[in-house]
Amino acid sequence: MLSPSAVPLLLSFAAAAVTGAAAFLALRRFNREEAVASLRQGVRDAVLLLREPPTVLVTGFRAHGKSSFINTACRALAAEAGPMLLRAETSPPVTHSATFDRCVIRASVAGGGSEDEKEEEEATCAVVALVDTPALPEPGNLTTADVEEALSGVPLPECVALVLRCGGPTKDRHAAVKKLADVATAIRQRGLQFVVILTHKKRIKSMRQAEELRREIAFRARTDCVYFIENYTAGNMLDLRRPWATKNNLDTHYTVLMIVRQCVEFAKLRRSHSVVPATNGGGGGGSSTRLLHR
Ligand SMILES: Nc1nc2c(ncn2[C@@H]2O[C@H](COP(=O)(O)OP(=O)(O)OP(=O)(O)O)[C@@H](O)[C@H]2O)c(=O)[nH]1
Ligand SMILES: [Mg+2]
Repeated sequence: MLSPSAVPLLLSFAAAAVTGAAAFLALRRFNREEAVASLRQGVRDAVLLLREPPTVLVTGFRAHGKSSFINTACRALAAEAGPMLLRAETSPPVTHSATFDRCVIRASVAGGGSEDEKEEEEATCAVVALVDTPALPEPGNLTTADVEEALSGVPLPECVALVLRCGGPTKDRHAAVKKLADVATAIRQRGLQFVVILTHKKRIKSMRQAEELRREIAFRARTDCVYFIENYTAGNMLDLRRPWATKNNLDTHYTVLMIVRQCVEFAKLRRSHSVVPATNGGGGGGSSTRLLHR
């Protein structure tokens, strides 16, 4: 039986433990915020080294999260908080692509945050051009010509972000993943590098499932640049207590900045190559009418 004199002591221990845990969590959050800010500064420095903004084409199947990814990237790059600003139009899955036309969204990259850096930021504007595109045809109907058409047009991409949804019906996902090798080949044939972005990360139930999917995608697309992300979406804003504010998620921020950092590197690499492949589907010699493997 606990003596009454021991109760205040126990309460003090409990209070100390809670304060310690809170301090630890605050420190951990502070460190992660620092990591995000420093990654953003890294993206900004890399973009400023390129004279023209790097151009990243965002492509993929219908309603897999292309436009949402662009909105997420804009928020993280600009270091925005509070209301979610939508630069690219998104909509719940419908029978046709919600994005009708190719559209270039110029995402500004904010700096680290100190007063000196803010002044410098105003003087030098770092921008990444993100190209939102209408959806590729459904995997069963996709041809090389469709992929080449998506990759052509103005402005010419310097790197491709291939967006694929993790969640959704298993059959649809399998069909999309199976087509990945062909899409990746068509992108490479144009001399472009790419990253694969797996959206709806929260649908993945375990680390094991994530690893299996990552390995399959890496194998089919022959790339290590595979990222899982949970986009910021309009759905996240429907919190009735705070209708217009979206809470930033450090994991989402970190991932999207990593993706953009990688894309900037790919753009830089492409510019450093003196011979740019022809825009008429050259480079790999693939016929634009050849059907992709079904
Ligand atoms: N939970 C969750 N929902 C997402 C995510 N990404 C996109 N969505 C939702 O998926 C739906 C389609 O997203 P969009 O960004 O419009 O997809 P899209 O690929 O641009 O679609 P189209 O332009 O129609 O081809 C919307 O309802 C989004 O809110 C994500 O990572 N997680
Ligand atoms: Mg769209």
